[in-house]
Order: sequence, then C-alpha cells, then structure tokens
Amino acid sequence: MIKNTLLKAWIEEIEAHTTPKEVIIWTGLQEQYDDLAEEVVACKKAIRLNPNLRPRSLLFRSDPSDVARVEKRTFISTSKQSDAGPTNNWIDKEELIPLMWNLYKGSMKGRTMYVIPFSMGPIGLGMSRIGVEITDSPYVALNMHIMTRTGNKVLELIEQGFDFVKCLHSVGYPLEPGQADVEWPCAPIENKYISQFPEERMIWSYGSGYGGNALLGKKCFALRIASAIAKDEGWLAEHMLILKLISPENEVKYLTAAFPSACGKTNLAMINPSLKGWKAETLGDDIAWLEIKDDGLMYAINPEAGFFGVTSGTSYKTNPIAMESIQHDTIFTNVALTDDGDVWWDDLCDAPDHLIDWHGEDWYKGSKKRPDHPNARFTSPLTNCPALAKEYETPVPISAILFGGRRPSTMPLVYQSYDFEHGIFVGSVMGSEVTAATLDGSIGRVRRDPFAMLPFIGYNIKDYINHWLDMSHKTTPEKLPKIFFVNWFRKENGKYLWPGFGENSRILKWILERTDYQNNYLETAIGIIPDIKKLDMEGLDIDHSILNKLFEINKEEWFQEIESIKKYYYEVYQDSMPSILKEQLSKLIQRFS
Ligand code: SAT
Ligand code: MN
Repeated sequence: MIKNTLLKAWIEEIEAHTTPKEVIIWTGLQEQYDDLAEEVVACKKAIRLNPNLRPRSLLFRSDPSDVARVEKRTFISTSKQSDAGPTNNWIDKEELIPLMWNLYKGSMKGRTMYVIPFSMGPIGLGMSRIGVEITDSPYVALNMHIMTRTGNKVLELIEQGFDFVKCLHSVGYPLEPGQADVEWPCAPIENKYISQFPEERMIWSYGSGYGGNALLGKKCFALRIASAIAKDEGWLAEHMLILKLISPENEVKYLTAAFPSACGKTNLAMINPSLKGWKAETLGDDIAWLEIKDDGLMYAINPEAGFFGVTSGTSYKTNPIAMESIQHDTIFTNVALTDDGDVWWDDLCDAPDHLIDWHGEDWYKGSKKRPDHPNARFTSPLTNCPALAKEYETPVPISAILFGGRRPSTMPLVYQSYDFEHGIFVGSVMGSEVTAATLDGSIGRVRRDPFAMLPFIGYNIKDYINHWLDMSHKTTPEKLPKIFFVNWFRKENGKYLWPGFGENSRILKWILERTDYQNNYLETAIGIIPDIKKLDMEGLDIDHSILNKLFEINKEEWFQEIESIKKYYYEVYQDSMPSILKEQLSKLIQRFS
C-alpha cells in the first residue's frame, strides 16, 4: 500500500483517467521481472532466446514505424517560448496539457498499468534523483528494470518524503473488449508526443514504445529534465560516457566524453588499450551527472544502471567488452533471429544462410534487404560488463572532458583548449561533417551538435552555455577538468589516417599527461597539440608523415571553419549570442592573424 499522499493521488488520478484493467506496483524484485518476461513470451510479444546460447534473454520486434527517438515529436513545454530557446520544439503548456490529457483518456483500456518507482543514480546517493514512471507497456517495465534502479527501495524514499519526477507513458493503443492486441502497439506519428515540462519537473510521453521515447528515465529525465534541474541547482547533466584509466604505474584517472552519434562513444567507454601496461574500465556509456564538490573537484556519476546500445557495428573485433556484456540477461530489440534461437546483426559475423528478420519474416543470405534494423538495440545491466569499474556507484573526480566529432578534414587527432572557457567554445561548435565520399578532401557541411546535447538540453541553449561558464566559477582553474577535442576520423584520399579503437589509448595517455601539465606540447592558433615526437607510438607501425597530417592545422580549412562557425552561431543565437562565445571566437580569429 502506498502511503505518500502525492504519489497515491497521482496514481489514482491516472488510473481513473486512462482506465487500465489492472494496476501493478513494480517491486524491483527479480521474481517480478521473470514473471513478466514469461508473460510477454506467452502472449507472443517477445521471443525467448535459446537459454543455452543466450540465457535469460528476450527478443522484441517493434512496429516498423516505431524504431527510434522522434525529435520532431519531442517537445519542451513551458509558459514562455524563450525558456525552451531556439533549438527546442516548443508548445505552450496551456495548449499541450489539455491536448495530451485528452489523448490519455481511456488510453490504457484493456492493458495493465505499471507503476515503476526508479532512481537515477544509486539509491539514496546525494547526487541521485527519483522518478516514478507510469506505463502501459510491459516492454518499458522490463527495460526500466535493467536501465534504472527500480522498486521497493525507491518507494521507501518516496514514503520518507523524497521528491520525485512524474513520468507518464502510454503506447496510445487502447483495447476495446474482445479486441486482439498487436505485437507492438503504438500510435501513428502525428499522435506521438514526447513532452517535457521542466517547470513542473514532469514528463508525458504518448504513442511510442521505443527506447528514448518510452524509457523515460533516460533522455527525457536524466538529460532534459535533469539539465533543467541542474541549471537551477548548480550542476550538469550531460550526454557523456565515464571512463577510468589506469597507468602502468597504477595511477588512476577518470575522464568523460561527449560525441555526436556514430562517433564510437560506446567503443571508447569500453576501450581495450593497445598501450602496454595500460588498463581501462567503464563507469558509463551515455549519461554523466557532474557536480563540483567541496574539495573543488568535479565529480561524475552515471545515473543509469544499464546499457541501451546499438547492436549494429558491435562485434568481437570492434568491441569485445560490449559483446561479453550481452551474453545473458539481455533484451534485444529489432535484431535478426537465427535458426538456433540466437541473435544476429550487421557486422556481428558472417551471416548464416537463413534468418528471421526484424519484421518476423524469412531472410536468406544474399538478400539485398538488411535482416536487422540499423537502430536495433541491446539492453543489458552494467553489472554484465566485465570491465565495469568497481567504484561505478561512487562519484569519481574528473580530470578531463573530451569533445569530439567525425571530421574528415580540418580537425587534428587531438587538441586541448587553452582554458575552460575556450573549452566551452569547443563544445559549442562540435559536430560531424556530412561529406559525400567523392568530395573527400574538401570541406563538407558540418552538422553541429553542441556538447552532443542538441536534442537533450531541457531549456534555452543560451542559458546552457552561460551555465557551463557559471560552473567554471565554482572552483579554481587548476581544479577544473581540462577540456580536449578528439577526432579519430581524419581522412586522406578517402582513407582514415588513424587506426582508432584500442590505439586511441595513445591519445588518452597524452591527455592524462596534459592534465598533469606535462611539458610535451605545442601551442597553435586553435589550441594545444602534442609534440608528435613525444607521443607514445611504441608498437604502432605508423609513418611520421601520417602523424604530421593527423596534426596538420591548415589555414585555408580553418578560415572556412571560422566562416561556418559564424554562420552557425548566427542561425542559432541571432543577435543574442552569449558573450563568452563572441569573445572566444574573436580570440580564435586573432590567434590566426
Ligand atoms: O533511444 S535512445 O534515445 O535511448 C538512444 C539514442 O537515441 O541515443
Ligand atoms: Mn545517447
């Protein structure tokens, strides 16, 4: 029995309005998870994978229209549009609340309503925050169980009076009496709404059952709502991995990194260093909450309890640690099914002769169609990861923050910002280049994704930039993490110049040396780069001329980059560009003259 009057009243209100056939309070006990897994298999919403090959694991196949986050149906809803800013879709909350409330009317008819208390971050930790997700999707309940800490222990905190974020989710597919359910219920695109109400600290999601649209602890809470809370409370909610590095001398350092999608964030989170004697461990692959503590250092925790990773491109060659993390107790979505009841996806290994594709149809080798969806996913607990750092539930001090992007030209393999403010500038213009392969060598258009947060900042981006600046004033410069930009993707004649993956440890080593102010560096117009002669390239067969190209700072390219930045800044900020960006841009231009 729930005693907290706020929670009790909210559950009753939602039940009365959405009219589910029953209400289940999520206990977080493994037994409840196992029973629900049984149930979804029995009613053919999921397939149990071969327990000998993939113990306690499930495969779900989504509706073909419900395969990813839908940014154009994602809203920041406030009273004033200026609070959502130029980069968010905004709807006046006076308009959106009645509109969505109407959609929710009877929307859970014929379904079970799950009430899932969850904690983002270890239960009871000062940096953690609590939410309650009400959902009519068993897929969401199962995934939330893995991705967050759920159940009774969280409920106890709510009973003690802890605040919680109200997260309401419905797939938007009510069942009339006698109506058969479909494998993956969802609503048509024009009825999908992924709405954040930062003023109310509330999330309403309707019409989609997939990933970031439906697992409301993830992008909706831990990034959009949390970023708004963080601005008010003086911390940061960022789209960053957290990595621990251990030197041969057993010195431990931690860093975070933010990359736009498709830049190998999960691979870096699980890097296997090629440098002799170096070890890496992971603390998180997607989201970091950062806070400056009393000692003046910036600490990070991973608010999540699992990985929701893309399968495509994941293999023993590219990411053995991810492969080990999904051997058991994993939920797969939209991968292909093998004849022996295991999973398959693009790049995993040679395709077998026959598969069942993600639509549930026969697929034969040689077919032009892909059997898995490019955004197919695995959901697995952090504790599955063999390289999980033992301190993954403790805030860790961050020495370096990495930004990055896919830049075939212009950007060196690594550079360090001159100071934290310069680092904010670097974060504000990061992005990936969209180049046609034939145009290689010339500069493509850069799709900017500031701080890899473009779809995740829960408020006005101008305030976000200034909030980063405010953070830097909370401590002394030498205690702040040092900020770097990395680009593993520089090309010449269509070929990558740098091998990437485990070899990136060589660059990480330099980064850590720089956090100790070590002396192996050169100052350039764009920032600090390594003295190539002093980079640790032992055991890597790479030409000196290639290294020179990797670190080339081409004036022509940079003049174009500066023009592109000016244009981009104007598009976003118009005439109210944050002054820190204005200053940093003119400093960059000055350093080139
Ligand atoms: O679907 S999620 O938003 O959780 C994953 C992603 O798009 O990065
Ligand atoms: Mn992400």
